[in-house]
Amino acid sequence: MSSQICRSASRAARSLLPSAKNARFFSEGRAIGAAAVVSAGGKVPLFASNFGNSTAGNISRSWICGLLALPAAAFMIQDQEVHAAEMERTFIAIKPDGVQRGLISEIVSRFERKGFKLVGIKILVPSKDFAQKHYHDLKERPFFNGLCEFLSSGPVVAMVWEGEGVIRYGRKLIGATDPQKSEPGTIRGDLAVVVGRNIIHGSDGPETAKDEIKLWFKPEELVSYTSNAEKWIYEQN
Ligand code: DAT
Ligand code: MG
Repeated sequence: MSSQICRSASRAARSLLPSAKNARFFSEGRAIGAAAVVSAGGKVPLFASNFGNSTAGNISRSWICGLLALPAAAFMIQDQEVHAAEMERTFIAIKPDGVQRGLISEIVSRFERKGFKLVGIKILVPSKDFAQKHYHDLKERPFFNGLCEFLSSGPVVAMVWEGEGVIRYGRKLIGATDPQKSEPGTIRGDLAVVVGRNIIHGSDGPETAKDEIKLWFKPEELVSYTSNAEKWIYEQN
């Protein structure tokens, strides 16, 4: 047991030394950091419960290893926070036409395959009042009432996606507002025909993203996690 702990502690300690290669994202380090947190939360208390069975040598080795692991864990948690702060979030909704046409998985998969991370998702029928709040900046437009009627006419899949540049690039994946003008290869370009049934909504900037996420989701409905794929998506050479 103690040699196992030593091994995981020295792995954590090794991860304290970032190479130039992973200096930016520490993707591997973050995964190890998470392991170190588990080790701090799970294995370290085991040191105490195993004291009775251990030899004096094992105990001191365990403690040395534990002491090595803790700063590593603290360092990695700090790095995780820095990294999390760099990551943008955007609000994406599949409107009732997209849901009714069976396009949920198609749309989710385009964001997922790009490398963005889903951190919140739910299906709901918004009230008209809620739709008016969501589209408040368009209240002077002639189509405002019809738009809000439509958004509240059926199920909407509300999502929050996270990733570097996800607000701007999410709009690229979606395509121009009018599907007649959306490029082929975009969601609206490939899957929609008219502006009133353009199947998807995406925040158009950092401020709207923040406001829309707050309108549609409670903080506890969003999940922060490290995806296993991140080191393959973000690491630089
Ligand atoms: P986007 O959804 O690309 O952010 P927007 O915010 O300008 O576009 O408009 C919100 C929605 O309103 C849009 O997705 C579809 C509808 N809409 C926009 N322009 C319209 C128009 N000229 N006629 C009818 N509906 C329109
Ligand atoms: Mg808009």
